[in-house]
Amino acid sequence: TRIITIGGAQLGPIRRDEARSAVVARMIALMEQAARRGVQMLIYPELALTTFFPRWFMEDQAEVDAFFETEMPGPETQPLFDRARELGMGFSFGYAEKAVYDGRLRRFNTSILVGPDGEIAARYHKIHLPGHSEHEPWRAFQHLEKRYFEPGETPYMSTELMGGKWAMAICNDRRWPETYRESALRGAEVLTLGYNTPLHYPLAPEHDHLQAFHNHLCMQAGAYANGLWVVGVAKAGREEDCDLLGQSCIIAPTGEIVAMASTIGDELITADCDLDRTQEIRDHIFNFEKHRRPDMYPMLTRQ
Ligand code: CDT
Repeated sequence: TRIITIGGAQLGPIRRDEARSAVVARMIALMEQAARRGVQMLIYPELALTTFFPRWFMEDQAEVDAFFETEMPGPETQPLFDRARELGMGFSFGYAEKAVYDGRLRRFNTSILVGPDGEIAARYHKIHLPGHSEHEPWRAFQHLEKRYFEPGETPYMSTELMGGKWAMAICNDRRWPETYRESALRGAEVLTLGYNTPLHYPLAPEHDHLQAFHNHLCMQAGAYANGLWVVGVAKAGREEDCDLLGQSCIIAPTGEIVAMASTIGDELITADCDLDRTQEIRDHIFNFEKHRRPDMYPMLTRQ
């Protein structure tokens, strides 16, 4: 067995005017609680440092950029890295990243994986950006990820850290089966997934009552069909008049939920995850080498 204790640090709502330092203090409080429970790797949500700002249309780029980080760690996030290093804990969280890539300033919805030494081991840019790019005033709130971010251009990856293989995905990525399959084919054993999911979906409000069901449906199916541990962590609760789904969970490679949040506030969930349990699935029902037929799925890779 290769047991690693993993924590999901669900965050409750973050106010639009809440200072980064206040959010980081909340994150550190959860980290200290996690340390007391023996957590070795702690996963925070998507865009963990701020409110979910794509819900507002902003014409002034400076106003948008106030939600972005230009350095990681920066002055406000350094205390989180320092505390994690003192505790010897790995962690992962999402943030809005503004940085130079390919010689130009670019903006991504980013997640990082940090080792217990406080060093960034991997960085992921959200691939499936949902929502729209123009102001749509008819909506109760906007979802302007397509306006404020560029889509990631680097495929899902698997990073070796703390004796395991980790992949990251972000929120809407969890609804796409390809996310799990690509990560698993690259050898990942744990997939981290932070999310901000409004309970109201303006394009199909008749599905609003299914948000919690769809959330677990896609992550449990992805875990099982690929023999992965999945750690889904919400930013939850009523954030600036928008209700966000909670139900953060840790899912075993069998598809079973082994830990789940029961509030919509700051809450820690933990599970002792045996990474060798991935083989229960991958050696048998989903033995890719033995049973998978990629030559029979040509449409999957057609552009
Ligand atoms: N953050 C994020 O990707 N949220 C989407 C909301 C639905 S699409 C507007 C999600 O897939 O949960």
